[in-house]
Amino acid sequence: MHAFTALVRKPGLKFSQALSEHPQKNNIDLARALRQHECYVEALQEVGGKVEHLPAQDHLPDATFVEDTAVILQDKILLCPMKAPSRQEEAQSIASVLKMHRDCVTLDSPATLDGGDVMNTPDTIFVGLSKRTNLQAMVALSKLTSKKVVPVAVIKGLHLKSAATYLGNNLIILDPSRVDSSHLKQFDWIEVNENESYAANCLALGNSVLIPTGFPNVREQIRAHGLETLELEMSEFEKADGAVTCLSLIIPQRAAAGRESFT
Ligand code: CIR
Repeated sequence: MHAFTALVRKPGLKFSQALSEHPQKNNIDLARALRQHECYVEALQEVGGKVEHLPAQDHLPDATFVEDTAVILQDKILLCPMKAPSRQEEAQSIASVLKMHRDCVTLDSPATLDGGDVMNTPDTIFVGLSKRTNLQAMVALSKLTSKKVVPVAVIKGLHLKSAATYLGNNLIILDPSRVDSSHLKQFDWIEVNENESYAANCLALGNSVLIPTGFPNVREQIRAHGLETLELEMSEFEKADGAVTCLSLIIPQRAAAGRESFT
């Protein structure tokens, strides 16, 4: 029995045209991205996941970043009304697959939401107010869940989870210079500095944490909390402003009643 299903989509032919503010955005190497994606899939399998491959969408440059298309709630899935015009087709293209896992709902305009702005924890869902996600979305999301929903201002970078991710057991990893951390004080923190900011996006799956390579100090801090780490080359996704969580949608198995994804 797999602990979770991970939906993934390999980068399509137009991946090098992904939206990005990264200085290296014009040097995206698709062949390398595809190899890095394969390693990502292997890591998901290694930590007990069942991987479901969505068909590549060659005309949608950002479609590999499936996390942004939906939010997995306990009893339903929210299809995200994404703000970026070039990404709006992505949620529709994944909807038929998601409907096989849970009932799906969406939000009405003017709400805009990217899944990368939603950090789910056992009692509270934190919603980044960012370039992509607005207060209307946060309010609408709060009506779909019994959990507390709390806004967090994103000061720098694309999404909330570009700067903060939940690792389980009341632990978060974050770069406090990039988000308003005043609502995150109840957690234990692994704090990364500005040079290590990219490593604040990690994907915790049970006792294992997928992290980008190149951050030995962060890796050791995560291990000091009793967690195992798997390091992944992420260079081509980083150039497209994407990170580890962005490449999958994690759906816990239904059999594990009450279990949730905390990505
Ligand atoms: C974008 O700008 O939408 C993509 N190039 C990157 C999305 C990264 N997704 C994420 O952080 N969840």
